[in-house]
Amino acid sequence: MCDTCGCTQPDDAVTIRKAGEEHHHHDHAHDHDHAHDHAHAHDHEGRSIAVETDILQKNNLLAERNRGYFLAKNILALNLVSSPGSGKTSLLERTIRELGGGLPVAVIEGDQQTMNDANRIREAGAPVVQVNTGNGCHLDSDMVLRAVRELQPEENSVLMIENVGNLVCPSLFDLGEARRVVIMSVTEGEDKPLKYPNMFRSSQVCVINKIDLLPHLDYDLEKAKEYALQVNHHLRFIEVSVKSGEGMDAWLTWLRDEVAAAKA
Ligand SMILES: Nc1nc2c(ncn2[C@@H]2O[C@H](COP(=O)(O)OP(=O)(O)OP(=O)(O)O)[C@@H](O)[C@H]2O)c(=O)[nH]1
Ligand SMILES: [Mg+2]
Repeated sequence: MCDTCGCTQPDDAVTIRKAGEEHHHHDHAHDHDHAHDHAHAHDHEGRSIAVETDILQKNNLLAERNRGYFLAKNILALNLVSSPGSGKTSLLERTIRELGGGLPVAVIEGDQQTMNDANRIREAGAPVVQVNTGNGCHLDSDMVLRAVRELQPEENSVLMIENVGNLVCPSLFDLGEARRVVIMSVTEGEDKPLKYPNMFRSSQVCVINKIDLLPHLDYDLEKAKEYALQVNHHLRFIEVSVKSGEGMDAWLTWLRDEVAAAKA
């Protein structure tokens, strides 16, 4: 997996910063560990699977630490995953605006480069930290831990973690979230769940976005859901158009229900 796609890189290539702050800092605390991983990755043939397992195990341990922290502070953490451009940031912007502060929301933005998404979220009115992963194609639980330290989300709030747009690698990395939400836009074709089953299998909710475009496309909504259910028959669907606002009430109801359930 990531050993081949090149995203297991030293942490000093990752930057974490708040929107609106010019400075950014590198956290070198974990350089040694990753240097160690790389040594093994290039040690001799046949080691790569062991290294992957090691990286994923380390990630899972830290994810549990994050989960404990979120539980203790009553923070509902959601991991938003999708291919690039399905509308994750748009959904967050509209969610923040429609909630209007009624439910505190903080955001961690993951992208390889730029502060664009963090700036959009800040404009929408929520505290936000941007993680730039450099060559990395996913967030991991250590990046989330470091971003949370910077963000300091308040107790009894929702933490939205927008992952790097990618339907493959993010599926392998538990961030300590309570729920994983996969966003699929109707412009992507119906068969994405079959082509990228891990992402749909590891998610609990599937938001189908851009339904305002359905009249212009051949997209078969029922077929898309059928394919998604083939890989995960527990998956729940919420159809929305972030642009027109259709379906936003169902999404916000789901979100409020999750907050209530987490409290209970
Ligand atoms: N027609 C239509 N366009 C939408 C909708 N939601 C988002 N878009 C558009 O889709 C494009 C991508 O939206 P983003 O919110 O940036 O997508 P993203 O998933 O955050 O993208 P990355 O962070 O790059 O992965 C933008 O041009 C949005 O305006 C929708 O419901 N309908
Ligand atoms: Mg985005």
